[in-house]
Amino acid sequence: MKAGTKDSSFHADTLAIHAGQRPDPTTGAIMTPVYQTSTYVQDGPGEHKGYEYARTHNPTREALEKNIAALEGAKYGVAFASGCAAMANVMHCFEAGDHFVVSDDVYGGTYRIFTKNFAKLGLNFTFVDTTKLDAVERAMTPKTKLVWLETPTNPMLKIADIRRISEMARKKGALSLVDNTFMSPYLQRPLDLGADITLHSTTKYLGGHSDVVGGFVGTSDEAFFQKIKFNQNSIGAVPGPWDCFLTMRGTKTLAVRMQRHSENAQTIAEWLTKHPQIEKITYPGLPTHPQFDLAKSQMKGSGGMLTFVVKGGLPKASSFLKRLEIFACAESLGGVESLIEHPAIMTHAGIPADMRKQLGIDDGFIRVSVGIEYVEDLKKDLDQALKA
Ligand code: P1T
Repeated sequence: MKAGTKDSSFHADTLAIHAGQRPDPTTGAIMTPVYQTSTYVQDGPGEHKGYEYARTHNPTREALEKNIAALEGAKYGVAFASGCAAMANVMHCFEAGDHFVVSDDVYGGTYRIFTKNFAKLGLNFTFVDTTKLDAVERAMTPKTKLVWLETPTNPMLKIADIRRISEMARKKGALSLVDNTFMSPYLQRPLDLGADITLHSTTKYLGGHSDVVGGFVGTSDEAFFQKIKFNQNSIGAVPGPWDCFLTMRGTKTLAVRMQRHSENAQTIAEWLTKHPQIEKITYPGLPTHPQFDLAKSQMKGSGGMLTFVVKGGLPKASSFLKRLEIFACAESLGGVESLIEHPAIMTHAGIPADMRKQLGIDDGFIRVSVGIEYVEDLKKDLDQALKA
């Protein structure tokens, strides 16, 4: 894309490859250089080219920020060292006494940072089932400053109505945020649905290759952007230029990867529905999903995440996970390779046991990040491990 081109007029597939990126002005290199530098030489005091110190500005990071912001339809993008760093920087935009309504089934690390780090600074959190509009409304108080949605949730894949909840928050003078990690902007664009803020662990689908940790916040709200941009520099949890480069390398193939993740997961979900060793399967692309119609109305595809319960509890779940050959038993998700895990023991161990039980994160419960391998091989692998 030539300099001056209006990025936003192009389709997401094109934006993924080009938005925010220009040939290097010095050499014409097509790939954004990795500006591995901590500082920038000034011609004289204050006579610089817009870059003074790398915590504050880095051209590789700026290219990544523009790229993901374009994919999300956000005016502004701010990159962080991890998804958790992105969350912490959002929370530092608020103050003691402020109240937050949060999905009850969030990533274990999200629950941990709110209840262990920010609660002691005087921020108050109410966790509710955000599939229920009346529960969200009841949880809001005059002090509520933000409604934090994860949709689909991690790990139960519950889906919240972004349009209606954002509208409800706005009417009550609160902001709305969607952790869009499970969908990626290719499958869901929260700001188009009315949310004020979109957040990512770019470690997942945006990076896409399980080789980099990062976070992102996108918004078109000028006042919020000014606060979080200030925090990015002031707190300093910025990603290094190599990590920005790797993440951008990932976003270029986002469209084709997300299509294949969704196709593979749909095939596996339908096949597992009939498997004799499986008690319950949850996937937004199955008509049995409780929010199937809502999913269709706000998501462009169902994504690569699915969960199931194996018959036989923990002993069976454990032996099944050990026998798999292609699926790797590991935390994280969103990479090209298929990953599988046991949330109660692994990613969601930080959630109190009674809350886990209430949500359905129990002994036989398994979470799968379906990769982009040949789907028949994936089915074969699951089948042999389930039958063993
Ligand atoms: O790991 P990090 O980049 O800091 O991102 C945290 C995070 C934020 N939001 C969601 C929805 C997430 O799933 C995560 C990280 N999740 C895992 C590591 C996991 O296995 O679920």
